[in-house]
Amino acid sequence: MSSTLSRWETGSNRRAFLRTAALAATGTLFSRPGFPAESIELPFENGRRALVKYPGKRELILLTSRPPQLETPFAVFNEGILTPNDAFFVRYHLARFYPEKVETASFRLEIKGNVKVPVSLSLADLQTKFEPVETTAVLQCSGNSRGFFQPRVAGGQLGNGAMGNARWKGVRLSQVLQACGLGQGARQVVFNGLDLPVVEKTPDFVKALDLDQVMEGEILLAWQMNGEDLPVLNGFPLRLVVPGYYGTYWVKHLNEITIVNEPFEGFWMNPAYRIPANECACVPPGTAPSKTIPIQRLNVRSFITSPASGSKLPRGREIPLRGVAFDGGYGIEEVLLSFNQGESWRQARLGPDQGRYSFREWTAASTFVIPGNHEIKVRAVNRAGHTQPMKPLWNPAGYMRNVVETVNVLVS
Ligand SMILES: Nc1nc2c(c(=O)[nH]1)N[C@H]1C(S)=C(S)[C@@H](COP(=O)(O)O)O[C@H]1N2
Ligand SMILES: [Mo]
Repeated sequence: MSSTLSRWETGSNRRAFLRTAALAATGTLFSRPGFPAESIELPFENGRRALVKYPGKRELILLTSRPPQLETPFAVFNEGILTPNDAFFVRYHLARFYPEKVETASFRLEIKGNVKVPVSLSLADLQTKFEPVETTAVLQCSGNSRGFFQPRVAGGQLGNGAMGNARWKGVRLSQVLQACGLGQGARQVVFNGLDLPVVEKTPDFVKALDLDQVMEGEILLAWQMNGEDLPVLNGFPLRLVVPGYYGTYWVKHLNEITIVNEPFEGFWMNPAYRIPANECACVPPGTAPSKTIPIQRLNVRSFITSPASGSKLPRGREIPLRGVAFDGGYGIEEVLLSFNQGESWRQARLGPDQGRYSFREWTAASTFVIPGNHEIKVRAVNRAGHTQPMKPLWNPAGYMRNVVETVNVLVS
């Protein structure tokens, strides 16, 4: 086994070893067919999913086991504004992935390419030589909610649980790069992590961002999430945090940064993770875009987390309503609710502002007087005036879904 994991150091770091042991144990469990028995139904065709428990995680929705792709059960988003580490979703592209033996003491982040001095930084270097900063930010997969697309599109058929909000702690990538000194003509920053493909011809998961964006200073090299070490499955010991940008850029197990002078065009930048090059990032359903660009910032979304869809509610009693809204960094201006198919809207109350990249909580109350089925719709507006469409926008990869969400309740 260790020969297939040549890039991972073996070592005696106790905590790393314990993580290793736990992961190995689960690996065998999940290769056994017929396990487990518990399941959940996502509200679209072929939406039945197993609930499984991975190391450091509570029961999550299993999309694939090789590589691990786990979705957060939607009810978790009603627990609070931060998504607990053990409930945070997991997404990998490559199945030869487990950082089974990351020894924190020998872990190094290499910075090379067009820099004055190539450097090799330990975790201790990062933690002591630069100023630590914390940011609360939403990590959302480009394909979150893909399972709802009509017509259906290829790719992981996700419900709404491929997102989460956490408090990330790390150092500014811009500071670290400044310390290295950038060479003339540097244009992009390329990121690679420890995970590898199973077969040689699968391209390694490598992503790139423009240097200008990196130097704005919001991107972090992070080792903590919600006050704890990153869970193994969320990128231990170090990951990129790119506030406001889709999850694809948030490279996990980050160990290699390369400064380049030309736009990097590896498989995961082109043709993967591209959207139609137009205002809505959409095309008529079933058609292909003529021009594409790399996916970028999150568009604005909002959800009702309570009541859950399908709830039975008592008539004539005040019902508390609650949910979250977020966008790619403008911040949420208002959240609106409709009880009449979008004919009229009323404002929800916004919870405390945790920063423009965080989930923003909203609350409201409503008394339903008429028995029967009711639809509650939610729509957010950000500070740039962007809002959500009443009809879903479509693109071939099933990215960036942000239609106005509806919860159905039965009043009696
Ligand atoms: N090393 C590595 N980093 C990665 C990926 C990956 O496959 N390998 N997937 C990316 C994608 S598409 C997403 S949505 C996020 C998911 O982060 P999470 O698993 O911590 O939720 O990780 C990103 N970083
Ligand atoms: Mo993703």
